[in-house]
Amino acid sequence: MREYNFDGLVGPTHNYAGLSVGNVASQSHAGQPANPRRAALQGLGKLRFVAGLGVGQAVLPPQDRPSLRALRQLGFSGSDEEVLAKAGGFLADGGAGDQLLRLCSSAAAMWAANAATVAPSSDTADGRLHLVPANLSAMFHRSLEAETTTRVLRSIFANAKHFVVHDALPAGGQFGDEGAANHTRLFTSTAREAVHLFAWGRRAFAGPGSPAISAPTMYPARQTYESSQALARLLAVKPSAAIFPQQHPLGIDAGAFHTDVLAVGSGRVLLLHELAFAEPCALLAKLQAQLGESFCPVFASESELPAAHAVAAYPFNSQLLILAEDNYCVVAPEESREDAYARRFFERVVADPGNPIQAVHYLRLSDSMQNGGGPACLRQRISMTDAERAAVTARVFADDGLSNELEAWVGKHYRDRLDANDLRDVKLHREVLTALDELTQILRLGAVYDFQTVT
Ligand code: SUG
Repeated sequence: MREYNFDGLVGPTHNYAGLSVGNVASQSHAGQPANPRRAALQGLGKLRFVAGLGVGQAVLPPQDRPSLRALRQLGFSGSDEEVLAKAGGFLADGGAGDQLLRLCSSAAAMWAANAATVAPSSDTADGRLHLVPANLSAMFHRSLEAETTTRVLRSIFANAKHFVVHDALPAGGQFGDEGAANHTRLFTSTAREAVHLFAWGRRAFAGPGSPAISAPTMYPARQTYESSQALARLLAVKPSAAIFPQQHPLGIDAGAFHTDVLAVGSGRVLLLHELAFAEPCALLAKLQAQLGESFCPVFASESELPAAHAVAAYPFNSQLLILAEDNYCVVAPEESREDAYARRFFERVVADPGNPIQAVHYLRLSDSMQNGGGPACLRQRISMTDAERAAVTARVFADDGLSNELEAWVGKHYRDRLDANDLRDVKLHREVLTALDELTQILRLGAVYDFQTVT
């Protein structure tokens, strides 16, 4: 079994629209001009770096934005030009301005951790690799992703002998699902089975057993307990292997809108902040009991690393990569080097012989970070056997040839400056369709976009 990091390619409409309440970076960069080309190249730079460490790398494509389909569903009619012009100049009673256009133009599918939740074939009842696309129903702009994500995953993981791509959970407030951003798989060489943490922020249905610590008060909890339970059922992991920890409400209120803002785990290591989970001591005791002595939690207290710094510098939104049983490394955002608390935390972790983390590599991903997406948001981890990998016919696994081609493709099609006014420009829309059509040929994906499939 080998882990492949499927990185979301940054889309050509990457922009700062301030769409995500509870995501501090998204809110604070709203309205700034963006540089989609640099953002996409930074992402590909990360892909090259991680592949250079010997870790499996693959890519997921961006989505077609602005979504003309969504705008038409919202009642804007006419030619593409007319739909964009109307949505871009739309003034509702409260003065919504071009808000609908901005909502339908986000490149947020780049944060591939939110694309789906995945269980490898070793952990599932039928011995196949299961994927559940995330409905992302908590945020309108992200809820538009599920349909195309499902098509893309069904194109890549098409072989039914090895793979099952489920439908996303039905939408609605009770079943908000944010994908692998709230999911962690841990395993040790001595444990009977891998353990899956399905974290959640609130309960949809009150009732007996509701925890004493209830829900955040300032910011939305995007994932429900009920969604996490449904994921465990769909992924067909054994009940004994599934744990359902609650995200700490104070963590969410500090800006940890997903679990992966304050925790990251892989193999036998779990890095976590004091405010990641509601009851960290009970959780760690349970994990130790299930995973055995070699399980290695690395805990940051609020006094060592205040949550405000963890949210600003994203040290937990790092990739934790297993190079060997005793050689793990961290790929962290440059902001974590610049922040004294986060840097000192990592220095302490690397110096401590009690854990297998040997190095921290800092990468600059500022354009993604400014919308609240660090290295961990940008990838979906999928562990596969050689036979499973061989069953994927799409050209998504990264090698130098594909990386070179993707960089050239970005250079050819992406703008280096984009602001809200550009979203109305039908030329931008056409550039995006041309670019994505070419990309599906490069990646051999077949028809996955509305403009390729809807007549
Ligand atoms: O859903 N930002 C994304 C960031 C997702 C990060 N992913 C993980 N933590 N796994 C979100 O809030 C901002 C878009 C804007 O404001 O333009 C945005 O959607």
